[in-house]
Amino acid sequence: MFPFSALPVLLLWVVTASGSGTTACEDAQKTCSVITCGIPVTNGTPGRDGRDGAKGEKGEPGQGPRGLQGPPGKLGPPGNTGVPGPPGAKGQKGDRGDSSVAESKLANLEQELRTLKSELDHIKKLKALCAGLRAFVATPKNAEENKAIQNVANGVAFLGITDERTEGKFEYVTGGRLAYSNWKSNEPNNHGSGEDCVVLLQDGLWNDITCSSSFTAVCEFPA
Ligand code: MFB
Ligand code: CA
Repeated sequence: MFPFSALPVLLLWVVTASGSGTTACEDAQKTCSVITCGIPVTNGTPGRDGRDGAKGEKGEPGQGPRGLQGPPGKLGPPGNTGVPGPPGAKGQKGDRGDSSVAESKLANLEQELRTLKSELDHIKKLKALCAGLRAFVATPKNAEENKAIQNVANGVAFLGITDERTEGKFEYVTGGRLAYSNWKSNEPNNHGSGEDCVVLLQDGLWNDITCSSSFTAVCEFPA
């Protein structure tokens, strides 16, 4: 009896040795899948498909009729902004604007101009009045001079002081900024449509008034 573990090898040997022995070979094939006996066998079952081969070279264009046009492609990305177009046609003439506001403002400005001109003329007349006497409109530079002018005027009188050039900045009509003032309380207030001249009141206090007002003027002669 052969040892069982040697059977497959032995079997191989046995079959090979008796090569022409068909029965033994057929029996052997039933139990052994790797033996070729040199006798005709039927084809085995087809093997599995192999893996795809490498991509082939591009073929020559086909000979048959050209294929139908395919469907439109996907929408492409937006194009760049185009260059500005030519200027448009001139628009129609606009409606006539509401000129009432502009007309009202113009009227106010014209009135203010007339007032300023009048005040300037008055200052010029005052200056001319004293200039004709080789003097200038009195301007107190201290309390003592203020008192002296008050006694001469004996009532309300113009002083040679104005803020005609820059509103709120009172100067001597002969030039230069004020060195002394004696304003009444709450004055100067540029009351109403504007007050650019200054009067010495009965009590010696000052008030700004419109230059077109009518008051006496005190001329001061150089010392
Ligand atoms: C105002 C004065 C103004 C006029 C007005 C009649 O004072 O600032 O210059 O004299 O009175 C309330
Ligand atoms: Ca005033």
